Amino acid sequence: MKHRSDQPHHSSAPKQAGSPRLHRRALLKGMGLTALGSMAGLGIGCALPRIRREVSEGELLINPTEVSADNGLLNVTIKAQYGQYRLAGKDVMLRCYDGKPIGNTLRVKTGDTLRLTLENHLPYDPLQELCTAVPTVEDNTPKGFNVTNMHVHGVHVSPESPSDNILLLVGYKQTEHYRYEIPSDHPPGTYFYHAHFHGSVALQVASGMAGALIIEGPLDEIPEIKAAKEQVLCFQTPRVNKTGVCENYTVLDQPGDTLINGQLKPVIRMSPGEVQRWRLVNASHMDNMLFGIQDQGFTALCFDGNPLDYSKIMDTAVLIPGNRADILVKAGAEPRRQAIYRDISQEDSEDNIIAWLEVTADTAKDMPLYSGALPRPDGLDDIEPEEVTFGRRLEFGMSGDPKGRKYTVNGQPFSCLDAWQIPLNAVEEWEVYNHTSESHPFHIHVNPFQMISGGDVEPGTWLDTVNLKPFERIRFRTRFQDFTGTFVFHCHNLTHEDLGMMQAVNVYKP
Ligand SMILES: [Cu+2]
Repeated sequence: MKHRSDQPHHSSAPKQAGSPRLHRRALLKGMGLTALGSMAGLGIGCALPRIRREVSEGELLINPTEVSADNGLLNVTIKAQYGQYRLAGKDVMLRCYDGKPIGNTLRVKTGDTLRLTLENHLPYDPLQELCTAVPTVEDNTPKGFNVTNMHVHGVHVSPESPSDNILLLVGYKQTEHYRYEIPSDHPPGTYFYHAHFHGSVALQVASGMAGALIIEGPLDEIPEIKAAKEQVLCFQTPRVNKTGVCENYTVLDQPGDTLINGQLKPVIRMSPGEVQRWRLVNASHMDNMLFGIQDQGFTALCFDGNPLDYSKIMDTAVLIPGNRADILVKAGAEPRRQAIYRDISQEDSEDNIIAWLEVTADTAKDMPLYSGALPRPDGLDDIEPEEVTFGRRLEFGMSGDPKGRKYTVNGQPFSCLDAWQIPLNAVEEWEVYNHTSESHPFHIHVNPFQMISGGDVEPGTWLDTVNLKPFERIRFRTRFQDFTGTFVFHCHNLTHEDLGMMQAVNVYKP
């Protein structure tokens, strides 16, 4: 994410992975067809009018149901199951949490305990007889669509059971009791949780097995921020076949709509002069976004849950899969409707609109928009070169036959057997090179990193997910602090992850 207010929208915005798709969508639009029409089977003209009528565009944005911690504890049970509902005007049957297109929003404070019980109500999957965890001999093919587990994305907690262990397998009728102790100095902001069984991550997350996780802290006590009404916007790109199901990875690669909390082009209503806090989550399995609002800037507070040193006025926010942003939006003085784009560099494309901001004719509020310093959590002090104990160079790449290609880290697809060993309290500088012609969102569990260069990000920004453009080289520094255990870094284009672009690291006590 980068401060781009000094740049015109149309000039140098980075080309996103979705650009060819958008181009195709623009062509479809020129032919009088919508992308939804294309999903339902292009060329079957008779199907289009019916589908278009069913599209429930223009409803008010509905925030996901929220459950909050009480007295320092949030106890929540989440059922992984099939859900049958209408999504963007289509009857679908998809894997999801609690029968809904997006999981409940979980809200805790720094220092709280989150006890999350995951029940697997999906059908029996024979894979669970073969292994009780991610297989040690890994073929890196899509599999295990009905086994699952849980990951709290971006949260600084132990990677070991009962905490954020993503090497677990939760099978048919099995229940896993997770317990996450949120540190009292945890960066307060927007996080999310999602399924993370290697082999079915993309299919399950794309289908809807994800939800927002909010951690409140000192930042939330700033009066102007506290006064702002919150809106949770989870961006998703569910993909279904003609019968409304998603049962293979071919379906996942199709172009299609970006939904927000399961809604197509919802309307966010604001009074003139009102300030709202929007919590943006890119929960898409693969689509990059360059978020922006027509004729309107916003104030960034946090990226990936990490508060900035100072609030920052921006026009656009890079949101690759796995990224979050906390922003303040102040409505204009006059009633009007403004488009919200998934890629504001393609403002001219109507298919690119994912929501509307509607400034009403209500009495003006003229709320103050916060501008100034933000409380910095302890763990986010700048990492200076002299603090670094080890440097690593790594490469995201591909190997094998183009048809049966594997996505790799340092030439090897994922294997549970070769975790890199890192001593606790190591401070490392990593240089990550993308040796492919595709974008790869780099994401690491447990510890955030501070950017030095690359990734379309201002140096110094703390993130847990950053984009690697084709053949780009990025650098960041990170502290392996507080927690020992095995966790992973991987590409957050989740189909790439399932195909091998993941590496385990084991942090040990020296
Ligand atoms: Cu990738």
